[in-house]
Amino acid sequence: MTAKTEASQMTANRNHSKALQERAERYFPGGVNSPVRAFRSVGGAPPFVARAEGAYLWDADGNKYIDYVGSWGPMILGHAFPPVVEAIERAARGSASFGASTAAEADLAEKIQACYPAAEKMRFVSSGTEATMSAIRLARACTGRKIIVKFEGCYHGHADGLLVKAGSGVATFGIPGSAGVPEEIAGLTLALPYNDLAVIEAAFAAHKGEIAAVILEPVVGNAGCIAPAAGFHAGLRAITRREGALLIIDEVMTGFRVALGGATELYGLDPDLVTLGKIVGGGLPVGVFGGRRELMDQLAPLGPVYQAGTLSGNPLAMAAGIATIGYLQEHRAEVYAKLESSAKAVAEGVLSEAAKAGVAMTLNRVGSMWTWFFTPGPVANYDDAAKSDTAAFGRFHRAMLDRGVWLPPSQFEAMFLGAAHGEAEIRATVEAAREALAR
Ligand code: KE4
Repeated sequence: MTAKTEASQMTANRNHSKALQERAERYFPGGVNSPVRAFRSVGGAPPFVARAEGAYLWDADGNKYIDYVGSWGPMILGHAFPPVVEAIERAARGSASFGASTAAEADLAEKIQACYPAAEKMRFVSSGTEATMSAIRLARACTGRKIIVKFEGCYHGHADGLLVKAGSGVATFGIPGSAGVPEEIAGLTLALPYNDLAVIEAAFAAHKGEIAAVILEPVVGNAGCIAPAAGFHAGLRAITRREGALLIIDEVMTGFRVALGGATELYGLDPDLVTLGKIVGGGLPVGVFGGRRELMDQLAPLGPVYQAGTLSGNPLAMAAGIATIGYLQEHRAEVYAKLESSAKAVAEGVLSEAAKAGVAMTLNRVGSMWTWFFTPGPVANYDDAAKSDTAAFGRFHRAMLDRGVWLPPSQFEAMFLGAAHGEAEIRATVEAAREALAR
């Protein structure tokens, strides 16, 4: 069968997923436990995943896909990576959770600190949202100030004060902020354009002595991928230090992704606090916030800042994180070289197909995270990204899915690949794009 007839055959074969979606809608709003999974911004019914291995997903109807979501980042070594699976199985035999301290927490902390020296002390939580929410509370306590600065298009999880012109799901739905967030809370957050130091200077001048912290994605992933402009990080660090505000680098997505030490290593950043998630848990729920000792020691039980979590430092999640970060540390050169060459080949291969097809496409890529924006570009901030033709992206997404390539279901997300993606997957992806982009 040609790819097209095979594709149409695939579309017909998603009936079981459709039935599962109908059942799921009886229990969950939109049938999902996280909005972007509903495929609302790309259209079509979301396939239900039955299992995954290496670079591949299989849906409930047995259709096979090359995966470029990777659980939104965590699966950097590929799905069901044997050392990670075995570590989880071994830990599970000793029970899943105790609500007490275990050696595994410090075992993982040692690995994290080797990659992130800025995390002189840290605390585990169960999601990126918890990590950023806790880091902000700590920053407000340590500075005695209330205002937080974030950047439009950056998403830091769904804590009330951060759903102010956030990116990711909110941007995808075009909702500025979120219902249910009181204006008293949103009013304590300034959402500024990314890559614009002049606006940041103006914000600090307007709120002299009132800004507790600036939080940012060091490489934006939640407006689609947007790289920091030259001098942006250095300028932001200088302003925050001069103004006595803390700099919180949110590496939930970029951590261990763009380098073993994340964007902090890649750009030589100097955060006061750093947040991590996704890869650090190897696919299990782990968030981390860490930073300078004198800041972190303000947390209970040592200090006055309360923060807690039943499953913080969960033994199974620690085991998955230790196996994942341990493998990345041991095979650093080989893994990151492969991630770079594979991501470059597939990202530029599809861009080249778009050019041949006369489709306006802008590629933004940092290491093995990237976005194909359906716009002539450039894309240097959220406003630029918002000019993208989201309908064209939706058509591309559906056409690629029907050809066995699973892209993130939103123009305003980053794509990821893992160490299991190889030449065969890259060739198949570029070929699928050639067909999907043909007029
Ligand atoms: P979680 O609470 O979803 O674990 O992490 C929130 C978060 C914090 N910071 C950054 C930079 C993030 O990218 C995220 C979560 N990312 C989205 C994907 N863009 C999660 C996917 C989803 O919402 O379903």
